[in-house]
Amino acid sequence: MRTFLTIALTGAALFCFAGTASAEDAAQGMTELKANLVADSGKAVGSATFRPAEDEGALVSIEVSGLTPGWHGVHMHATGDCSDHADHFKKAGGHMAEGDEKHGFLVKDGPHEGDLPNLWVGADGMGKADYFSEELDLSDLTEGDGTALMIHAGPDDYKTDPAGNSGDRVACGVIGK
Ligand SMILES: [Cu+2]
Repeated sequence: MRTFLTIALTGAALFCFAGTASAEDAAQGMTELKANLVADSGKAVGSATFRPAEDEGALVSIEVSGLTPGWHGVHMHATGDCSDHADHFKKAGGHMAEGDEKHGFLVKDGPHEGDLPNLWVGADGMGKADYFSEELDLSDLTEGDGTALMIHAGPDDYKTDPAGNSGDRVACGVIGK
C-alpha cells in the first residue's frame, strides 16, 4: 500500500513539472503573430501567420486572394504602418535588417532578416505559401515601431538592393498579436 502511494505521488509531481514548463514558454513570448493584409486599393486581401520554432527561427504562412497572377516579392519591412495604401505603403519603410546586410539571398552579405522567397499567385488571383526562416526571431517583429509584411507587384530577383527590383508595394499587413 505504501509503495503504491509513493508511485502515485511521483506521477503527480511529474505532471506538475510539465505544466510549469509550458507556462514558462508562454511567458517568453513564444506566441503566434498575425498580419491582416490590405491591398493598395484599401481592400482586405488575406493574412499571414508567424509561428515560432522550438529552437531558432519561425514559420510564416501566407494566404492571399485578389492579386495579379504571377510571382510576387515578399518581405518584412521595418515599420508596422500600412495606413497609406493610396501612397503604396511608404510609411512601412525599408526592409527589416539587423545591421549592414545587403538585400537578397544570392549576394555577399545578404540577406536582410526580413527577406522571404517569392509568392506564386495563380490565374484565379489566389496565392498560398509556407516559409521557414532561421533568421527570423518573432520577438523582433513587435519591438519598437513594429514590422509590416509586404507583397510587391513583381518578383524579387534576390540580388538587387534594396528590394530585389520587385516593383510597387501592392499589399501590406502590420504584424501583431
Ligand atoms: Cu519589400
